[in-house]
Amino acid sequence: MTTALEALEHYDPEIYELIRQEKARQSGAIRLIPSENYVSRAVMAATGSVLTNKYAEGYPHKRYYEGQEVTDLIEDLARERAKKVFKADHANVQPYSGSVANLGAYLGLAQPGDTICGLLLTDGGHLTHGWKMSFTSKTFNSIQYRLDPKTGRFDMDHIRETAKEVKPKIIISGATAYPREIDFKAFGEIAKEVGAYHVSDIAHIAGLVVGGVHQSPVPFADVVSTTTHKTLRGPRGGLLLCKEEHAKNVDRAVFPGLQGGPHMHTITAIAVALAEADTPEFGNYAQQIVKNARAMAEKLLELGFELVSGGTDNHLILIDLRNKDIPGRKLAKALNKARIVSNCNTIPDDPAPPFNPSGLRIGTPSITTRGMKEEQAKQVAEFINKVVENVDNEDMLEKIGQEVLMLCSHFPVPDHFIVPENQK
Ligand code: DSN
Repeated sequence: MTTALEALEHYDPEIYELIRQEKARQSGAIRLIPSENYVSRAVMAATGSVLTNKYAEGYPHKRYYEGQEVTDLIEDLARERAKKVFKADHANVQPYSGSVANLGAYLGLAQPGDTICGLLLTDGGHLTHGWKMSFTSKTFNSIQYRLDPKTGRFDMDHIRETAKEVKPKIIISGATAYPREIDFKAFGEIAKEVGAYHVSDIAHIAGLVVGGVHQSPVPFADVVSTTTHKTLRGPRGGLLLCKEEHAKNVDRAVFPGLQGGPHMHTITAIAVALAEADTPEFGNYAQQIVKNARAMAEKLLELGFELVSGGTDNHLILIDLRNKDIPGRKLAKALNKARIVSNCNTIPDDPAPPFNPSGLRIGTPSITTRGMKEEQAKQVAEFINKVVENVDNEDMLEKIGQEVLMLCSHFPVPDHFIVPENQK
């Protein structure tokens, strides 16, 4: 019997070859984009399964089409696993992505035109936290709060003052480029003080929350939103968790409010990823992500780099490159030539424009999945420093790339396949 990939090679050699090239790129590079990861073979198999063939509008046991004997069981399992690992009352596993999940959260709690209050994109928030170009600011009245530019951290007094002044219907906690632990309890208290709902977007740190190395927002938020493919290490998708009192409205906001048929192959793979996350091995993985980020941050500081907030508590480091006099985009491109993949990023109160910002965002979820530890994290910091010192020297970048390739060869992308004890 031919495998799925062999069939693809036969029927579409052009796409097969491009997939082969992307696989080689992913294994022959140190991937530091903090929102990326490598999924297990089990998650990959579920994503590429026959569940892609099925329409399932509605929710389990209340569907619009027939033939849901299996899909209902799968979605029930995914929801139960999500509720278990996040200790939540209710889970909705249908959002196609984090953006749709966020909009589902807002529309489940508020009406178009209501005021929402989230972190400014250029200070580390997400587009869908109310950025001026996003549908979230076109649908809602968006007032954005800032980080403290001196500390690079949330300033809870400023957030409280802003909330008291604008009286939002929803306060959003969460970020995409924030290297410190977020005090969700404090956000919950401010929301209560001003009579707002609290929506927490944990897309970046969901795996750290499940692994017990970051405070969970579940007890302090009305709705928690996440993607499933970052530190949580599942397929690309979205997930909403909420208190029972909001379950009906959140479900209605997702379907039929925003979406049609759920992507059942993704939901199947989310169920697999959640079973993997519900293991002691995953807790160790989450701990190691943070240890690796700390080790990398310490080495970078030693090498004279300036880090926003002075370090990290989570999976992510934001380098302020102004003392190195290299624009973020230029460095990200030079690093890519040396097989180190990152992204340029704004820093809080960045004087430079978002398309060519002053920062570089890096993170450790992917290298940790490859089995790298603190020693390799420090080595990666040294590679970054070498690239900075040779940013215009193509021969040196090529040479550093060969050293990176050597390190990668010692840490092959694993076909990790975690089977929970109770399912062996
Ligand atoms: N694009 C994601 C990130 O890289 O953080 C956020 O959606």
